[in-house]
This record gives sequence, C-alpha cells and structure tokens, in this order.
Amino acid sequence: MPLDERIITKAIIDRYFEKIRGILNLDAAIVGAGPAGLVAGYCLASAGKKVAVFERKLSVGGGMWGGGMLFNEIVVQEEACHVLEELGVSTRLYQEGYYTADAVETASTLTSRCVKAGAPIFNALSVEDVVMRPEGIVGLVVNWTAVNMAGLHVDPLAIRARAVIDATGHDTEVVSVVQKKVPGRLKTPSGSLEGEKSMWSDEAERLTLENTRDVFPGLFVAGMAANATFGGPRMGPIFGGMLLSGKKVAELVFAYLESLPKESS
Ligand code: 48F
Repeated sequence: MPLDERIITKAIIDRYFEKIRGILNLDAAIVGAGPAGLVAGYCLASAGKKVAVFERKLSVGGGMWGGGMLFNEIVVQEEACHVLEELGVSTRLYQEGYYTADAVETASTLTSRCVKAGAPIFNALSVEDVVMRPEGIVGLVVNWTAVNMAGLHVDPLAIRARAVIDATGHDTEVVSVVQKKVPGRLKTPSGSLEGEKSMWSDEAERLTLENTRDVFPGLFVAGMAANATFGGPRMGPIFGGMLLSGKKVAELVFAYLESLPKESS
C-alpha cells in the first residue's frame, strides 16, 4: 500500500491531541524528567494515579546522560540500588557501598518505565508558571520551549493538577516562580528559597531525602530541587538520593491525594 503523507500527518495530530486532552485534569503534574521526576512518575502511575511529566528539553533524562563530566557512568549507593533493580536497570558492584550503572541505560530505562507505567512525558514543553487559588496551587502554566527560545509573545495554556512536583533539578523553577509571585510563603526556615550549597556528597544525599516534602499548599519538591529549596549542598554524579527522593515524593503525594476531599477530584 502506498504511503500517504496526509495520513501520517493526521495520525500524529490525532494521537498527540488525544494524549494531551487526556492530561488536562491530573492528580499530579511532575515538572522535570530527570531521575527524581521519572521515578516519581513511574511510582504514582503504578499506584493508579493520573500523572504526567513535563520536560523543557527535547531529550528527557535530565542530568543522567553524561554521568560525571561526560564519562557516561553513574554511581549509586547500596541503599538505592533496589530502585534501579526494580525498574530493570543493571548495576555493578564497584567496591563496598558503591555501585555503578551505565548512564544511557539508566536514563532510557527510567524513561521507558515511566511512560509504560502510564505517566506520559511531554517533552519540549516548559512550565513557566502555576495556576493559583486561595487554597494553593492547582495546576501548571505551560508553553512550547521553542516559543520561549524564540522570544515570541504567545500566551501559554494551563493544566489542572491536584498536586505539583518540582523536580527541575538545580533550576528549582516551580518553587522560584511561587517565591516570586507570593514572596515569603514557602515552608522553609526563611520562608524563601534557601539556595543550593557547594558540593558535599554524603550530606547532600542524606538531605535530599529529608528535604523531599511539601513546600507550599499543593507543591512538593524532589531531587536536587529539594536541596536547593531547603539550602542543602549539591552531591555530584551520585544518583541514589535522586531515585529515593522520587520514590518518597510519590508516597507523600499519594497520601496527600488520598487525604483530599472526594469532591475536589
Ligand atoms: O537536573 P535533573 O536531572 O534533576 P534531578 O532529577 O536530578 C539531579 C541530577 O541529575 C544531578 C545531580 C545529582 O545527581 O545533581 O543534577 O533532581 O532533571 C531536571 C529536569 O527538569 C527540566 C530540566 O530540563 C531537566 O531535564 N526542567 C527544568 N526547568 C523546567 C524543566 C521547566 N521550567 N519546565 C520543564 N522542565
């Protein structure tokens, strides 16, 4: 059968619009498709929640692809290895307490498991603001990354979500927007974004998990964004904290969603 370009075009348009129409009213919207966001997406979708991931870049996977300084291997500490194993990523013992994984296998497998669990990823879409109500955040404001890059004056569109997860890594973009729009109201010691500190791998990995929590009504932080929000240090190319943070934020958001009155669903 000869291929018809009109059908190819129509198939893409129909399927994309079907996909994006299906996520206009989410349980949880995850911003950032790095390790923390992908694991959170996988866990929440596996638990039956309606969730989608929004990623500014064309490529998903965040800071995983290049390992450390483009040496494409990542290090994962023992406590977090089970997350990679659960998702089907091979790990190798390097020395007691330290495991390694191929960065490309990790990024691609986490991406695949997230989507296959039922959390679609919308790449090349930037989150530029939140939808706000007196009770807190109830959604995201999104626009094409290409529109932002071109500096075009084009209004964005909005997605409703009962919970939002900022998993934007070092950028901490959702928290930054909230801080700008409603100053001094973050649940941090100063009420503001505390800012990321210089590298201290051990402390940073511990704090990443501790700092994974809610930071404003309807808003949770995970991964490096959690440390940047609460003033924790950076950790370098060790990824266990990111994986465990993705799991933890999924559990917190699941419990939060279950606690909401039914009528708000
Ligand atoms: O940076 P990223 O991988 O965050 P993470 O999951 O993991 C951090 C590590 O990669 C590494 C580290 C320790 O191992 O320090 O940096 O916390 O992924 C964050 C993703 O969010 C996207 C960004 O492109 C990246 O892929 N992102 C950032 N801002 C936005 C965004 C935005 N406004 N809208 C959509 N995506």
